[in-house]
Amino acid sequence: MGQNLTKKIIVSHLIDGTLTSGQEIGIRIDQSLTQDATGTMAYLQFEALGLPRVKTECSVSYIDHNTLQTGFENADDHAFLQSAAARFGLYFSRPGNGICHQVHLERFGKPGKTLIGSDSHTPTGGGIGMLAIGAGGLDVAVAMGGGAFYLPQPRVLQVRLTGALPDWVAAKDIILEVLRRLTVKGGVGKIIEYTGPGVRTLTVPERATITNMGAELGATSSIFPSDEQTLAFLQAQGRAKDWVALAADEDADYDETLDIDLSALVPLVAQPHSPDLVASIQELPEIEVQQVAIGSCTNSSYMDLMRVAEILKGRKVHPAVSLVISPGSRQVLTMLAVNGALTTLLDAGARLLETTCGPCIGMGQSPSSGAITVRTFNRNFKGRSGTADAKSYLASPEVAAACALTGYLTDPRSLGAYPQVNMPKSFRTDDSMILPPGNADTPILRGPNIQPLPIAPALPEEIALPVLLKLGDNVTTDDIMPAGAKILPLRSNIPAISEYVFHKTEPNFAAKARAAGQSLIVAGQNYGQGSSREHAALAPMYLGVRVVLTQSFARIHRANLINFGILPLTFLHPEDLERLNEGEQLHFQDLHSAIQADQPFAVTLGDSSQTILVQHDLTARQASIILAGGLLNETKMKSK
Ligand code: MIC
Ligand code: SF4
Repeated sequence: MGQNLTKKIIVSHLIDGTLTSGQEIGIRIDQSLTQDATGTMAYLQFEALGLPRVKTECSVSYIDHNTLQTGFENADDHAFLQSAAARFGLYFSRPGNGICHQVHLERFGKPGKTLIGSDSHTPTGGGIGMLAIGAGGLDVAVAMGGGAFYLPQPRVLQVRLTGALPDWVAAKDIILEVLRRLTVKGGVGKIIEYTGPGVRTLTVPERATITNMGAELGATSSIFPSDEQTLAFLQAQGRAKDWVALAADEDADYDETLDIDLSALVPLVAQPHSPDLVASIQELPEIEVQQVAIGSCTNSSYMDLMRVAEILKGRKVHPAVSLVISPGSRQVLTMLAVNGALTTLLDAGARLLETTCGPCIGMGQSPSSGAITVRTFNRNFKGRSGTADAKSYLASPEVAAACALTGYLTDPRSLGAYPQVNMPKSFRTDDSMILPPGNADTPILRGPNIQPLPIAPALPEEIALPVLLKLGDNVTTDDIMPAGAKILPLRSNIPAISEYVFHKTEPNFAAKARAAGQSLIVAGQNYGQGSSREHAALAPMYLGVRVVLTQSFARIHRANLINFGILPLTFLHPEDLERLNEGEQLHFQDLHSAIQADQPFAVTLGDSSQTILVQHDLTARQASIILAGGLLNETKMKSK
């Protein structure tokens, strides 16, 4: 049996463990990226690890999330990040240069390399044949310092593409179809590899839309081969020398296979409030739309926006619709400006935003009360837009443009001839807003928004914890630690941001947690899906949450809980969730030996003699981190 592409890259980067053991593996990381909303923590942690300079081949710090400067906080963070990048040896992509994943694909990504990023959509790099994985900031800090990145042994799921996309059907529809079939937890523990003759019909920006939104499947990563399309993209970026041909062996082995005939796909949308609530537009009623937002790391490439411009050419946006467009990068925006497409968009009535995440993370442009918003983004969780009762539909740029014109949910096939947009022979490549690494003695600028990192206490041998909150399935990290224009500026200040933990679910959570001192959260399946924000672990830890007990976890969040000393447990019998109620006490005894033993253990309910069985599934490495009270504590103990 031959090797699949995922295994080839893993084998060439394996520095701990083996691919046959079924155990956790550690891989060497070639490149890293951070963005500003997670980056401040990552560099504070890098600093706490005591390392002078990054050891990766290339590390980049991007500013793209917290760009509304309504107070000093975000600007302070930008100054901190710029000085930290210079000092620690990173490239710094200035505010206005674009969304991290888009810019990384354009200017830094290289087929066959490993990339780790403190953002869950880092797998965008899989569109160019990288093994690109999202992680918490602390894992990124360790990898920047030359340490291995640990991941559970992945299963490799092949998605075999045949045929070619019909007119008006887009790459977004491919990933929505995968989401429809697999759901938001269908990719957990898996790397998704795209194969088959349909692959060569897709350009790199189209592939990147698919690998980007693979994050919504809970997948560890998604990857395409590196072929003629990859070469054409890199050549057009003036980076042909970065190209290598890469593909799975002809007779490669996969753990699972999914077949998709591209020719049979139709325009799809993900309905509120989950990316897997997928329906074809045809089967939905004519729903009125108040806002259309085009952009985000999923769909803001030059090709995407050129297609939108072609659709809007000579037409006007419906008077009831606010159309907002945020191009993915300065490269995209300046190319639209030079070729006149920007004028076409503005003439049609589009509102132009900065080349940042913007409305995708609720950083401005929140829709009106109860509005329907159609977005080319990747997440439509309730409240994420900043308006609690708004409803977000996720769709392709084609669908979004059609809705902007008609004012209702529209099948774009009704618009007539499909505009052809070709990949440019050369992109505009002006890297002047990417600052090269500076001197190791650059002073780090720390405004009052940058507060020291809280450190978890070590786990005691015996502990009684009240159930502070009981939740259902698919709780997102947006639920745990909401974002938006008001809360995001507090990302560098854990005491301040912790006031907002579970704010939308239980507004008194922070006060209740403080009153309890130490506590526990229980939930259903896929707890912590979505964003990689380690604040969803760090802030609960600061509030005294010591254990999270669920039916299952999403990968990045579970790793973040461990890194910050919160014990992630699962029920041995998932139905035991029903036996627990808010306010109930759980007694943990002989915790240290239970953690070392790697076997299910009993926890006593209240003051009764009733018990439930729980398990931790921690590797020896993770057990040692938990016992130390988190990775920073453990690293410090080891270096003593
Ligand atoms: C997101 O899309 O939710 C974010 C904002 O990019 C997050 C990172 C963060 O919370 O800062 C992500 O996807 O990891
Ligand atoms: Fe930014 Fe949205 Fe992409 Fe997250 S998903 S990186 S907020 S554009």
